[in-house]
Amino acid sequence: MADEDDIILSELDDEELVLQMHDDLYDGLKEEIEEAVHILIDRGWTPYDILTKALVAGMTIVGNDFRDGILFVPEVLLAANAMKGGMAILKPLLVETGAPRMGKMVIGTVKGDIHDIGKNLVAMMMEGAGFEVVDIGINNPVESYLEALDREGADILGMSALLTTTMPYMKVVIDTMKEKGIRDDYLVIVGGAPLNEEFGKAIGADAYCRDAAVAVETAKDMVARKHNRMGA
Ligand code: B1M
Repeated sequence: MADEDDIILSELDDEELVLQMHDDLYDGLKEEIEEAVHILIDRGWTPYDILTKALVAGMTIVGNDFRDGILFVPEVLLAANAMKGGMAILKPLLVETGAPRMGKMVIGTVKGDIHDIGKNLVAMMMEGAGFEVVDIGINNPVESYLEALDREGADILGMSALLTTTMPYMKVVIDTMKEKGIRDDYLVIVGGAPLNEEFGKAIGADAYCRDAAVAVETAKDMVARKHNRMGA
């Protein structure tokens, strides 16, 4: 009987390999994920396609089973670790576009929230598009955001939240910026699975971004409009 150990990843065709990656991500098999990412790169896949079709799609399956009580935190942590292994290989490829510097963004996950995969993805894609990114990590109180914005002379603030209980904290950050009279010094973009357009508007963000690709497009657009306004 063939078992998992007998599968030779390089012998699978692209479709089989991507399905196998979904399984391996589910099982938290970091080394297998890393090997498969290398194989797809060698086969000419774009880093973006590997990210979205293999890694993010696999993580969605993990997310659904986590929601339904089939997987638990330890398994999901292993899956996240495997995903990060794959992302680490893709990062330099996404970043090496040599695009001109577009602006500087401080990005972090809000207080009470330790989810960082989506945030890391946004950071990587923004770097790939020519933005300078300062990632301040997870569980950020308002003070950390404000201190980093000031220290770094950033143009953009990016906040991520994955929990319905932590997303309201984004409003705390924006309200504090208003109180200090610095809100309009920055473009504020927000994202994360439980958010939506309406929420982004309600808390006073400049934009809600559905995914990392939208974040890049939105940031590019907003920076270009800001430059035009300043040039006018
Ligand atoms: Co968490 N978790 N988790 N978890 N976890 C969710 C978010 C959940 C939806 C699972 C579920 O029930 N289906 C659920 C939240 C329910 C809710 O609030 N409505 C949940 C829960 C309940 C919890 C705990 C409370 C579980 C517990 O302890 N009982 C706990 C909370 C811990 C805390 O933060 N205080 C917890 C813990 C964990 C782990 C530690 C095990 C692990 C995180 C590991 C890590 O990140 N290093 C984890 C994971 C992995 C998930 C799921 C399965 C996957 C999240 C993920 O990485 N997705 C998640 C289920 C799900 O989302 N389907 C879940 C892949 C990633 C690429 O997508 O982060 O959505 P995402 O990012 C997207 C977009 O949202 C967007 O772009 C990315 C794609 O391009 N985006 C932005 C994100 N940030 C952006 C910022 C932007 C723009 C776009 O601009 C700045």
